This record gives sequence, structure tokens and C-alpha cells, in this order.
Amino acid sequence: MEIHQPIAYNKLSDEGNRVLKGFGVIKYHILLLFVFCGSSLAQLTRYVDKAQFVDAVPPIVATESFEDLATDASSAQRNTIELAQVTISTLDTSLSVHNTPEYGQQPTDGSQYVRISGGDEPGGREITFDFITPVNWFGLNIIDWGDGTVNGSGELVARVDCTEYIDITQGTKPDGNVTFFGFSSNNPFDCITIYNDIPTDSWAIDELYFATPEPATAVIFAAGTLMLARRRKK
Ligand SMILES: [Ca+2]
Ligand SMILES: [Ca+2]
Ligand SMILES: [Ca+2]
Repeated sequence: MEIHQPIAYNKLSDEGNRVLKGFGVIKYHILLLFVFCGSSLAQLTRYVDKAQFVDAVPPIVATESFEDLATDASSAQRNTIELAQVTISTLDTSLSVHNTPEYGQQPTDGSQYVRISGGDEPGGREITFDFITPVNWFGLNIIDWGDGTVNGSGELVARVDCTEYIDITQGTKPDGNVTFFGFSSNNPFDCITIYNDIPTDSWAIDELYFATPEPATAVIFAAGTLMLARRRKK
């Protein structure tokens, strides 16, 4: 399914905003984002189509579908889910694992998914992924976000390494909707937070994808750097 949505841009940089707003409304699956953050320049490629993201992601990709986790009898049972390569957390006890669709929250792969319970407190509105090894590809399905009464700003945004902002989507949406959010970055990162600014909205995630640079690419890059250094010495 083709999804059109406004271009994302870096909320921290007026310069970035001016450049990116010039593109207007996005009509493509893949967006190139340049995020200006202090002296570093991160080039982010945004994907809103899961099939295109999966095609583009390097062969060494880790996926997490939450199928092996013990399920919870009710919502809001955990503030941390520790997996082999990533820890998922909320500020308070807002997470739970389910195998039964409820309130439009459902798995998109297998039978299990993770719910983030809405509430007035900030805890249920912010979910953080901390990677053991830095990654430069990240994607997931966001389920049942933005239905019901939209208060707050009605925005869903991502924060990469706590500094770089990407707009994911805005409310309102139908019950049970699924939004794919994926991107790659030339700068590996070890932390991403997704912030939901609709305080009372419960939502869910499934099908987490993440990957590190391909070894071949890393070797070519390292070789290029070495050659450059040798030339400079000459
Ligand atoms: Ca699943
Ligand atoms: Ca719902
Ligand atoms: Ca919802």
C-alpha cells in the first residue's frame, strides 16, 4: 500500500527545515533526510513502505517479532523488555506482551505483539530502544496509533540518539491502523525513542528490524580511508 505523508525534518535546525520544506509534500516511498546536528551531518534515508525497506536493508538483519516472550494477562505489566540485542523500555510500567488482538492492537507477524498502554503520564507515551551494538538500519510496524480522541499535539516522532528528530505521522487514524516506520543512517546509532504525543492513546508494535553496516561495505570504507591517509602522507 502506498502511503503519502508530509516530509519529515529536523526540528532542531532551521537550516534543515528550510532545505527540506522546499520539497513540499512527499510522493515517494523513500525520502532522503539530511539532519544537521552540531558539527555532524547525518544522512537519513526514510522508508514508509515496508517492502522497499526490507529489499534495501543489508543481508545481515536482525528481526524481532516478540513470539518467544511470555505473555501478560493484562496491560501495563513491564517497563523493560530485555532481548538479546536490544532493550525496550518505557519510563513507567506501560509495556505488556499479548497474543490476543484487542482494541485494534494486533500482531502483524506471528501471534504476539507488544502493547504500550496510554495514560496521562508521560511514561506510556515514550518507548526507547537501546541497542547492544550500534545499528544504522531500523524499522518497525506501529499499530493502532492515533485513533480515538486526539489531544496533545497529535504527533508521533522519533528521536535518534536523543538528538535527531524525524516526524513519523500525525493523528487521526482508524482503529487498528498499521504504520510502517523505517530508516537508515550513515551514522550508526545505539538509541532511538518513539514519542507519542496523544496522552490517552494505547498502541502496539511488532516486526522490529535492525541491522549494522555490511562487513563488505565496512571493509571498502576502511580501505578507502587507508588509501586516503597514505596519499596524504605522500
Ligand atoms: Ca509478532
Ligand atoms: Ca484502537
Ligand atoms: Ca490506539
